[in-house]
Amino acid sequence: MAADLKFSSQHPKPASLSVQYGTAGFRTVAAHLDHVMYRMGLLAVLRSKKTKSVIGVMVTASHNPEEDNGVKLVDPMGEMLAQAWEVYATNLANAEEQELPAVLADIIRQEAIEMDQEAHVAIGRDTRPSSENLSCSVIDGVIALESKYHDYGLVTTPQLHFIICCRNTDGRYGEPTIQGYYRKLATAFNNLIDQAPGSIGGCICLNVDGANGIGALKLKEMEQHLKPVLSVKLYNEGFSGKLNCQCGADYVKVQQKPPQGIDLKPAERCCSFDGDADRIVYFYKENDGTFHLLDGDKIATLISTFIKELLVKAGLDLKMAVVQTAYANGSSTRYLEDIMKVPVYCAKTGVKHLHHKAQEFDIGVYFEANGHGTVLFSKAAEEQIKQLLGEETSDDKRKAARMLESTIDLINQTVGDAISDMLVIEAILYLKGLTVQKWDEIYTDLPNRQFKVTVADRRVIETTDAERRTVKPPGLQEKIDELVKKYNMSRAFVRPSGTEDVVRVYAESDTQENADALAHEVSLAVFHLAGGVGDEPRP
Ligand code: G16
Repeated sequence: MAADLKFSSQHPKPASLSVQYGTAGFRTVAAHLDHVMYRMGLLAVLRSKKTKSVIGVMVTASHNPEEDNGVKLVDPMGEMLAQAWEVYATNLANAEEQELPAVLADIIRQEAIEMDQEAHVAIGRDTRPSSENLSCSVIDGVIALESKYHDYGLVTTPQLHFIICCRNTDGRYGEPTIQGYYRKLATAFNNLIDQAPGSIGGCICLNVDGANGIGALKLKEMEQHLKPVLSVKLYNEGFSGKLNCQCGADYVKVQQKPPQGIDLKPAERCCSFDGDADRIVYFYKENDGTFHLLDGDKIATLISTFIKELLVKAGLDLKMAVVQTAYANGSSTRYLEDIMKVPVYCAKTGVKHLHHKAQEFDIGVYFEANGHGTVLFSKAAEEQIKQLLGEETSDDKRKAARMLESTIDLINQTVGDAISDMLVIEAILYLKGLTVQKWDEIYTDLPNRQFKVTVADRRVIETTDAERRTVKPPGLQEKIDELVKKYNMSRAFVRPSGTEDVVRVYAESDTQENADALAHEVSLAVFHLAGGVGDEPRP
């Protein structure tokens, strides 16, 4: 390893700054990230040499405020970076300038990386003002290790994941370009829509809140490929508003209210993307103005019901399961287990955890309540569906198998994808002739509330049981248990965020008043037992 790494001194680490690899990579104020980006360029090269594959680097802070930025690394099949490498990422990001060559050499030694192996890195970025410069810093890191890169420029996070998977499967997953992404998804969507019974017609009208981010831009590009049956009206396109400010999937989910900038008419269906278009939630309002949210749990239920019905029609015996997190509404879990008879598993927050669990089944549906999720089809499942299509069989079975085949193509299996999920949902609603209200009526959510509490060091909170209980600081879990007992049908948990410098509090109960009161009391417990800073949480 060269003692002086090219460009390294141009990307100095601010003194005493330390960053931690979080739920989805590094994330903090953009001004603190230049050295991290350069070093993630270096790491991506090492990962590429190790896996002999193209590795992705996405510059984005997704749902965070516009002033933040971050980086997500994408592994060969489009998954998140292997967890074993997160510690290398943290070590590299926090190394002092003079230690950098030694830290790199250490990774090379531990992973037995052949340095003469070629490396390829694919880079993408969101629309934040800081993203272009930061992606140049990633490129400097790649060049410093004399490797090749392709800058895909402005893309959604799931588009970069898709491209990585296509490139590493020699095009078997699709054509590794943005146009290839549009063509694959649009063909599948159009084929699914064509399967609608003759009685169904008309146009689907959908209002989309683009969070003032990349999703709006890319959906507009894609529209021309889609059958005109889908009529999209875009809001918060990013021309004037700030990214994720009073809009976007995270705002709508956490605040449980519509985004600013949408003129919401009763019964009209709307959805919100987040800042890098890897999450989606739906919503509508009633005539009396009552707001209804259809989050990741409702999406998981709709999609798994649809797939299960097709499996029955096709006569295929494939094992399907749903993976959720602690944030899943209790009603959704009960509905899936008791009514649909689908096994449900709980994983820690973070796509990497859910994805991993979902891979254990023939068909693994995973969704976080915040709207991040997808469906994974095993090789065996895909082969059984293909085989059925090649056999002499009844028209009904063939039709169901065709619809399953199109569904597989429409779903971006590499990661949660707002555009792909939106098209899957719209196709299902169209095929079933369902309104958003009818979809919402499948089960009723328990009232719930989420709060954020600022503490001096959120690492003082440690959790267990897929984040449903705390083990530290002492006394906190006992206090939460005591508070939960005060309210009917209640549940609450707290966990340190891995993307923001806050502790997240979740509570659900029989009424909204009780959910709000419980969330407030739990927030106070966190504030007092975990070193809260600033003002006490208010009701
Ligand atoms: C990321 C992760 C999600 C996670 C979310 C919030 O989403 O990909 O899995 O749910 O952060 O994580 P935390 O509660 O730890 O802050 P995104 O869309 O922001 O990349």
